[in-house]
Amino acid sequence: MKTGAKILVESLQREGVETIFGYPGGSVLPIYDELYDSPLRHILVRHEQAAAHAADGFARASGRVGVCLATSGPGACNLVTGIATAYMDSVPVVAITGQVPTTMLGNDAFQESDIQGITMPITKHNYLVKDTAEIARVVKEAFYIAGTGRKGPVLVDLPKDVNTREIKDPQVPEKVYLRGYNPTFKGHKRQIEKAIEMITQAERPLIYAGGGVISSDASAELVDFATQHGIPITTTLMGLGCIPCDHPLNLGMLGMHGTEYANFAVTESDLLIAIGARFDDRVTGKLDTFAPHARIIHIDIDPAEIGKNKRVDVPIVGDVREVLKEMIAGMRKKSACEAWQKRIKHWKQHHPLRYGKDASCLYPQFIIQQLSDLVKGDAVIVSEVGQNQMWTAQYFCFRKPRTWITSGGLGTMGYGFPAAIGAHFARPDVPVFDIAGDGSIQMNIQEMGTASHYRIPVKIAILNNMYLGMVRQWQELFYDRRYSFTELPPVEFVKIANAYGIDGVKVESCDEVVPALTAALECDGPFVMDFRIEREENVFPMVPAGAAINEMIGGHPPS
Ligand SMILES: Cc1cc2nc3c(=O)[nH]c(=O)nc-3n(C[C@H](O)[C@H](O)[C@H](O)COP(=O)(O)OP(=O)(O)OC[C@H]3O[C@@H](n4cnc5c(N)ncnc54)[C@H](O)[C@@H]3O)c2cc1C
Ligand SMILES: Cc1ncc(C[n+]2csc(CCOP(=O)(O)OP(=O)(O)O)c2C)c(N)n1
Ligand SMILES: [Mg+2]
Repeated sequence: MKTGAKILVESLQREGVETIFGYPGGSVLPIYDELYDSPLRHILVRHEQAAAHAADGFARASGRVGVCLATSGPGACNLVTGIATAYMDSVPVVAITGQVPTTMLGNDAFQESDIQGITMPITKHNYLVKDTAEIARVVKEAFYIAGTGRKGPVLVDLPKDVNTREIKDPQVPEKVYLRGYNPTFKGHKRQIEKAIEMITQAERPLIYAGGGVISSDASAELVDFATQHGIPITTTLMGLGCIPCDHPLNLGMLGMHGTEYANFAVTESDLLIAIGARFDDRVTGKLDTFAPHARIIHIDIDPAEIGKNKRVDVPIVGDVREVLKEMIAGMRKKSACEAWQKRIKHWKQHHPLRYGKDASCLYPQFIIQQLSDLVKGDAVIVSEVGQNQMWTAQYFCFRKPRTWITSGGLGTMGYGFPAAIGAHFARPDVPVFDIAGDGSIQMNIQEMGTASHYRIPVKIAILNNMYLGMVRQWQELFYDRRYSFTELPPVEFVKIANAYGIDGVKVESCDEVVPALTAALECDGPFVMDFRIEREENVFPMVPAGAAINEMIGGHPPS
C-alpha cells in the first residue's frame, strides 16, 4: 500500500525529475513528509512566485520540464504570475498545488482557492485530482502535455485527502494516449515543396526566427539551412542565441528595439520565412506596413498561430526541426542573392547599434559589452524586464541556444533572479548572471535568502538608474517628460546582499566595471553588483507603438 503523496513523489522520479522548487503549507504536509527522506532535491524559495520562475528558468536552460510545488490558497495564488509567464513564452512547467480535502471543496474552507479555475486561461492544461488512483496517470500526462508540441505549463491540484489515502501500488500506463491531443510534427509535403519553390525564386529572402527554434532544439538545422542558401536571419527577443551573434548572416533582433538593419531588411524583403515565431506586436509594429513587399512562409507547430496576426502565403504546421530537415533535403540549388547580401552588409556598416562616448559616464551598454567579452558566450544570461532587458538583448553576444532567458510575452518584472536560480540547477557548469533593473530586482529580492541558503552562485548585475527606466523612457518621449511615479529613491543593494550573507560591490565608474565582473566570476557563491549607471540613458533605436518598424527613433532612414 502507498499513500498518494508517495505515489506523487515516485511519479516525479519516474519522469526524471531531480530538483523541485517549492514552499510548504498545511495542505501539502503529506507531500513534504514524503520529500523529507526522498532523493528528490527540494529548493526552499522565499516566495511561491519565485518557485514558478525557478522551475521556468530550469526548463528554458535545460530543455526539460521544470517543477514547482505550493500549498493551497495563498501559496497556489502566488504561483499565478509565474505560471502566466511560462504560458506566454511556451515554457514546459508542471506546477503542483495542495488543495483542501475533497469533502470540503467549494465550502470556502480554510486556504481554499479554486486554482484550477484561476489558472484555466494561463495553463496548457490543468487537473484537479479527486482519486488517489489517478495520481500516477495524471502526473505522466502532465509531463507529456507540458513537454510536447507547443510546450507550456500544466497544473496539478491535489486535495489533502487524495495525498494521505493509501492504495495498492497503482498501474502506470506505458504510453500516454489523449484523444484530441496529437501535435503535428511532420510538415505537409506539398506545402514544403511550395515553400522550396518560393525560396528558390526569391531575390530578397529573410528568415525571421523565434522562440520555437530554441524550444525545438533546431538551431543547428536553422544555421545549416540559412548558410547553404545564403539567407540572412533576424531573430525575435525569444530567438536570440539560435544563430551565433557574430555569424555573417545574423542581423540581430528585429522589432521595437531591434537593429535598424534587421528592420530595414524586413521592410525590403520579398520573402519572409517565419520559423517558430508568432508575429507579436512588439515585432510587427503597424501590421500592414510589416514586410509589405514579402510573401510569407510560416512554420509553426501550433495551427492557431497561422494567420493569427498576419496573412500567410504558405503555412507549414509542424516541428521546426523536422520541417527544416525536410527543407534542407529538398532544396534545389539557389543563387546566393548577392545584391541583397551586399545591401544588408552596407546597412550593417552604416547603421550599427550605438551609444554615447563620454568616458566619464557609466553606460549600461558598456557594462553588457564587457560582460559579453569576459564570458565569451559560456554563461547563461537571464534578465529582468525593462531597459536592462533590451540593452542585454542588443549588446550581449549570444553564441548558443538556451543561454538567454527572459520574460518576453508577459514581461514579468521580478522574473530574472528566481529564473537564474532555476537555470543554475540546469547548467551548474557555467556562470549564471541576472541582468537586473533596480525596480525589477526589488520584486523578488527576498530570493537572496534562497541564493544564500544554498550558496547558489548566481551573479546579480543591477543596472541601477534609480528609475523604472523603461516607463520613464516612454514618459520622456511621449508624455512630455512628466515622470509620474517612476523615480525610485536610492537603495544600497550591497548592504541588503550583505544582510543575507552575500558579497557584493558598488560600481560608479567605467574602470571599476571589469574588476567587479571578474570578482563576481571568481566568487564561488552568489554575488551582487550595483552599477550606478547614467540615469536617463534610453534604449535606441525604438519604434514608437503602432508605427512602421522602419521608422525608428534614434535611427536614420536607410542609405
Ligand atoms: C519591454 C519589452 C520589449 C520587447 N521588445 C521586443 C522587440 O523589440 N523585439 C522582439 O522580438 N521582441 C520584443 N519583446 C518580446 C515580445 O513581447 C515577444 O515575447 C516576442 O517577440 C515573441 O517571440 P516569438 O515570436 O519568437 O514567440 P515565442 O513566444 O517564443 O513563441 C514561439 C512560437 O513558436 C512556436 N513553436 C514553439 N515550439 C515549436 C516547435 N517545436 N516547432 C515549431 N514551432 C514552435 C509557437 O507555437 C509560437 O508561435 C519585448 C518584450 C518586452 C517585455
Ligand atoms: C510586474 C510588472 N509590473 C509592472 C511592469 C511595467 N514595467 C515594465 S518595465 C518597467 C520598469 C522596470 O524598471 P527597472 O527594473 O528598474 O528596469 P529599467 O527599465 O530601469 O532597466 C515597468 C514598471 C512590468 N513589466 N511588470
Ligand atoms: Mg531601473
